[in-house]
Amino acid sequence: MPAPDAPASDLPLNTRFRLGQVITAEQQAFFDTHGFLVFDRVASADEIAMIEAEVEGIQERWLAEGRKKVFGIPLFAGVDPDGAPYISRFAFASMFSDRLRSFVLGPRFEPIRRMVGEDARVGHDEKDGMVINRYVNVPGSGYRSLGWHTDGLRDLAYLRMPQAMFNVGLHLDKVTAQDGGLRLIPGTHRQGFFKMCFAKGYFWDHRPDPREVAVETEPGDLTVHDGRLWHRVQQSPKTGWESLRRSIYVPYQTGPHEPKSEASKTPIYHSFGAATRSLRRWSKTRRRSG
Ligand SMILES: O=C(O)CCC(=O)C(=O)O
Ligand SMILES: [Fe+2]
Repeated sequence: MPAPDAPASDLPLNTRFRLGQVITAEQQAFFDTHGFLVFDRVASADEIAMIEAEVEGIQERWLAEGRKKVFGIPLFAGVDPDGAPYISRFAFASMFSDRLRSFVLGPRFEPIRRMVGEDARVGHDEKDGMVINRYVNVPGSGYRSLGWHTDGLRDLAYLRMPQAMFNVGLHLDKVTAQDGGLRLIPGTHRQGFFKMCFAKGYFWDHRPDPREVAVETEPGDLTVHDGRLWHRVQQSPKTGWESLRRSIYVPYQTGPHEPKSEASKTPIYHSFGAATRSLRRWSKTRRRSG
């Protein structure tokens, strides 16, 4: 939490920061004011290639197993632009790849971990674990866009104010505002409980907001956003492989270790997300045919 007398940042909202050995006072002030940070190309082209290969390997195994869920979390699956089976949302990926696991535990991410808390850890087997999103705009896609939400829904579902939680995302593709991608509303991490519950229709509402900022990324960029910030993913206007956007999110946790396993049940917020997605598809089909 920012100190009450913390200086507000007056840097432009599209500032791209450099990740060094510590989070600077300037970076911390920007994060406290706006609820997010973008770090310029934290992963190299070789590392991105390694990540791609690991993701392909996990997909191959999961498709062969006919897997529908990981530790209770449903996979989003559909087809790729060539019509082949394609997993669009992986959960707990670092539990299935030693290389992904050691990559995120590397020293360059230490300042991010310490920003969350001195005792923070990567939640490899907590929440949804390491999530890999691959949005693609083709008929039969498993994932094209994501409606407005905060990442604190799990806590809201238990009627408690969400614990401070940061979502740390690695972005694998070049995405400009015109390509769609991540949109967020700066400063909404400071809203109260009521606004966090009701300011927008969770996952249902995809409408642009006049206050929103488009996060543009280069391959290898790292973003950090406060879990209480309103954000969404805008669908790409392109189609086929040109529309591909990949983001990898790592939860950093504090507090008691709450591990999940193959025996874990599907959490209520995932059933809620699945229900709003089906309802949206259904209402779109009705509008088209009506
Ligand atoms: O793909 C992204 O950048 C955002 C994804 C997201 O907000 C989420 O999975 O909660
Ligand atoms: Fe999110």
